[in-house]
This record gives sequence, C-alpha cells and structure tokens, in this order.
Amino acid sequence: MPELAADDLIHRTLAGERVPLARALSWVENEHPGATALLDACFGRTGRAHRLGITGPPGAGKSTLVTQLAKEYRARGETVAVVAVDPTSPFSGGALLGDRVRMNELSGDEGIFIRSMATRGSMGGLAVHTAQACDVLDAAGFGRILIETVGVGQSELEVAQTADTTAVVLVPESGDAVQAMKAGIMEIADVFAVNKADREGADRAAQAIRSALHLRARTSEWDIPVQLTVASQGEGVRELVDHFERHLAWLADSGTLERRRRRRLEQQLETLMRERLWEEFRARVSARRWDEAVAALGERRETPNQVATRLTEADGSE
Ligand SMILES: Nc1nc2c(ncn2[C@@H]2O[C@H](COP(=O)(O)OP(=O)(O)OP(=O)(O)O)[C@@H](O)[C@H]2O)c(=O)[nH]1
Ligand SMILES: [Mg+2]
Repeated sequence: MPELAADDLIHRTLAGERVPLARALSWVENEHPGATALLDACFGRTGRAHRLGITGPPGAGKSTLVTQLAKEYRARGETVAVVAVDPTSPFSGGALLGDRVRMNELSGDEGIFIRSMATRGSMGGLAVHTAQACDVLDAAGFGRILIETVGVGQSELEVAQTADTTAVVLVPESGDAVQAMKAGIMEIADVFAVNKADREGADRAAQAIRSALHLRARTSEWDIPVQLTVASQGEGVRELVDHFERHLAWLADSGTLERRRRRRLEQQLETLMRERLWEEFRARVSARRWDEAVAALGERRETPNQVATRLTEADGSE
C-alpha cells in the first residue's frame, strides 16, 4: 500500500478497512510519529470490545484454543480480533509458524483479524503497545479481542492485565497448576481452562485448581470456573465462551468493568507522565551535568539519593 496521508489512514482504519488497519497497528508497534494522532482519534470509540487475555505456559494449546474460540464467537455473530504476542525467544520460532498454519483456518473471513506483536524493546513497552493495539482494534469495531500471551512471568501478567477477562490455560500432566499459583497467575485468572483434557489426569488437575481456589480468600463475587477443553477437537469451547460471556455480564453489572478500565487508563496516564517528565528532565539537564552526577556516584562522593535530590531541586540553570 502506498504511503497514506495520516488523516486518510485514520479515517479508513476507523471504518474497519483491513489494509489501513494493519498499517495503523504497525504505527503503534513502531512508535511512528503518526501514532499519537491515530490513538487520539481512536480514544472516543474505545470501550466497546470485550478484551480477553489467553495466557499460560508454552505449548499448552493457547493458539489452538484461540482459533476455536474465534470460530465460536463468529458462529455467535461476533467479530473477532486476535493479538498474538510473540516472545522473540529462540524456542518460539517453530511455534509461531505453527500458529500461522493453524490460524490459517480463519483467513478469508472478513469478521476476523489476526495480528502478531513482537516483543521488541522493553517489556513495559510491550504491554503499552498491546493495549494501544487493542484500542485501535476496538475503535475499528471488533467486538471481541483475544490476546494470546505465552508464559507465566511478570511481563505476561502485565500484558494480561490489559484484558477485561483473563483465561489461564493449563494442561493436565505438568505441575503447572501449582507453579501458576506460585507465579501469581491465580490472582489474575478469571477463568481456568485445563486443555488437552483428552490426556490422563485432566479431572485431577481441575480438582487441584478448584481446591486451591477454595483455600484462597475470596476477593470478589465471581466464582472462577475451571473448564476442561480439548482445543484440538473443539471440545469445551462453547462452554468456555459461555463462561466468558457470563464474566463480561458480571463485570458490567457489578461495576467492575468500569473500575478496571478506569484503573487501566490511570496506569496509562501514569506511564505517559513518567515518560514525559523524564524527557523534560533530560532536555533540561546537560549531558555534562549528567555525566558529572554519574561520576560522583561512581567515585562514591555522593549517594544516589543525594544526587537525585540535587538534580530535582536544581532549577535547571547550569
Ligand atoms: N492432545 C491434545 N493436543 C493439543 C490440544 N490442543 C492443542 N494441542 C496440541 O498442542 C500443541 C501446541 O499447541 P499450540 O496451540 O501451539 O500451543 P500454544 O500454547 O499456543 O503454544 P506456544 O504459543 O508455543 O506457547 C500442538 O501440537 C497442538 O496441536 C488438545 O486439546 N489435546
Ligand atoms: Mg501459541
């Protein structure tokens, strides 16, 4: 596609045209200068999509499940965007190719849009870019946004937290259930899927998760369901979507949706303010002064606290 004027690109993205939409998402991902105007134009139209995080350990069957979920939502008349967050790890090269093949099943349907986000740059950046990509997809009119993230680390938690509903996908045989609980995933799961339930031990794994949930102090009125699935056969997928829809209704009725979204916006604002204030500061303080401050630390003449105080209290005049 030839270079589009920014206004044209924004207009066509909001109209749901796929090629401009793909370009718009690249703008977000690459922090293109036009991204700010794009996101500003999208903002007033966001808040309509249900954002679902699908997370869990490598190979649990997330992509297979996402493909099935997308089909089920389509059958229910919803439009679906999939955001697959690829960690650029040496292990995921093959898996990514697998994803493409699997998700090819979905291609050719105008009501489905699939996008990968690379984990370039900082992890914090990834969460921000993912949230912004979801804003664009939301504004473009997709009703359900499925965000697939691999793993159970801090960065995945951050990405998952950009969702309204988070599903944690585990498998029967590994000690994943226990590990996930340790990694804090228990705190973010709204729904559990025990996938590969065609294998030994799925009921036992589901039971282990339920017991762990019972031991935990309840923090809300939402009863976290544990659903067995066989993603490769599409089993349990309808039930899973039912849980998601019930969760969405619960979020809305209880006021939790509004609260979560507001907190998300507050976090966005905070991130933005941090960046801006930092840039402002670096523009104000010369490289020479900064280097001197670092040298003072290196030579143990001042403590980091003292230097920070001196630099913030200075009025900027050199
Ligand atoms: N037996 C069985 N295999 C499954 C099931 N669901 C997925 N698989 C297989 O598990 C493998 C991994 O599936 P993916 O969907 O790529 O898993 P993933 O969690 O997206 O993997 P990463 O993105 O690499 O973390 C594939 O070979 C799938 O065919 C299932 O319910 N039962
Ligand atoms: Mg995958």
